[in-house]
Amino acid sequence: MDARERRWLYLLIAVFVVVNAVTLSPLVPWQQWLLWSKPTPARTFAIEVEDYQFKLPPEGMVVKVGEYVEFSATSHDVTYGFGVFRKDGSLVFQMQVLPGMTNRITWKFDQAGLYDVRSTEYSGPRHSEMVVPDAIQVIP
Ligand SMILES: [Cu+2]
Repeated sequence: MDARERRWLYLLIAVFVVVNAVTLSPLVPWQQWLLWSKPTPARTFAIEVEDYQFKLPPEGMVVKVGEYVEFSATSHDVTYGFGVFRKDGSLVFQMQVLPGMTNRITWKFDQAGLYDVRSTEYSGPRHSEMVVPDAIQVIP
């Protein structure tokens, strides 16, 4: 390995270390609770997915701004995604929903409003039907 290759190797190692240190640090807002503080959620919403349908809690999902809530999702057939979107279509967060597993994520909403749930993992021919408008209501 010549000096030029060695410089590139050191640069790539430095980029790897810096990117990982930043993305895993509490500088990223949600890493504060997903990786570091691990707060106890105020409540857990149980979600089941089967045959391209979300089975959300029948009483609805109402969340207060600033409280930690857990979404616990499982699939009974194939892999889906559980994605939460703002009304402008931008993504808040998402997780994979693997069959036979309890998939959990804790979240803290910082803006009141209505949020849509969509599948974010291609799951088959009816994947695009997997939209639940206004599935989560975040109140002040
Ligand atoms: Cu899907």
